[in-house]
Amino acid sequence: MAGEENRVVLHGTWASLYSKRVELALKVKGIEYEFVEEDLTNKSEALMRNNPVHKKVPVLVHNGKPIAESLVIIEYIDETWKESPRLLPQDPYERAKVRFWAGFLHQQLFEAMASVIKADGEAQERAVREVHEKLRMLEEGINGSYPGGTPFINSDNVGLLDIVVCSILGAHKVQEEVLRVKFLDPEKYPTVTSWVKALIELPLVKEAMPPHEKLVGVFQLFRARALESAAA
Ligand SMILES: N[C@@H](CCC(=O)N[C@@H](CS)C(=O)NCC(=O)O)C(=O)O
Repeated sequence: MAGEENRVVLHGTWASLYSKRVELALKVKGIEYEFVEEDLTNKSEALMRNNPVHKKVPVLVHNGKPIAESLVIIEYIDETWKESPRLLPQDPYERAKVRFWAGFLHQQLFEAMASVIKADGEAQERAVREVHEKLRMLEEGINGSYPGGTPFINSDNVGLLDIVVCSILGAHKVQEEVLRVKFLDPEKYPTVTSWVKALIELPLVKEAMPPHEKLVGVFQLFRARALESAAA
């Protein structure tokens, strides 16, 4: 599917878990693409031109047409390359459930986890409690929505919801190490924990995820900067 008539370029950064979502989607679909590593401290002219509203990665450029926002990009990929494994279910109700839980993970769980990175002391303890509240909702919600098992365990291929789970919880060991907290507890969240474990063991995911130590370094830097600006 490569070639000038079907050129796919992904602007991202190796450490961006949002970019990882799109990389994973392209890999699951078997689409060839060119990766442009962006320097977010000195954004390229192409990134600013292709995502003038948010000026963020990831941006996918398909035959010169830019698409921004990771979840929008993944749906575009799925609708454009219809012949390869589908990332969203074809049944409208199943698709609505996937979109609902992907939105919950993207907006609520991720936001709560980001607050832990930016806080210290009591504020951090409050933020950790908020993460656990969201994890509890996810565990109960997924058990209710997928009584026979999680979406990935139930089907042959990785889909949109699995990709979002990977991007948010796939690097939980990195976050737990840097923040010295425990997010994924198999006793409290057995379904979510086994889902994440199954996903991170997949060769495709192992290959795509950045090395643990490298991500620890980036998270430490990110946390130090966030704490500095909160104190200023
Ligand atoms: N909602 C966006 C978030 C993308 C995002 O936050 N990207 C970060 C990197 S992880 C970025 O480009 N930050 C640059 C900036 O904020 O200037 C998505 O889902 O794609």
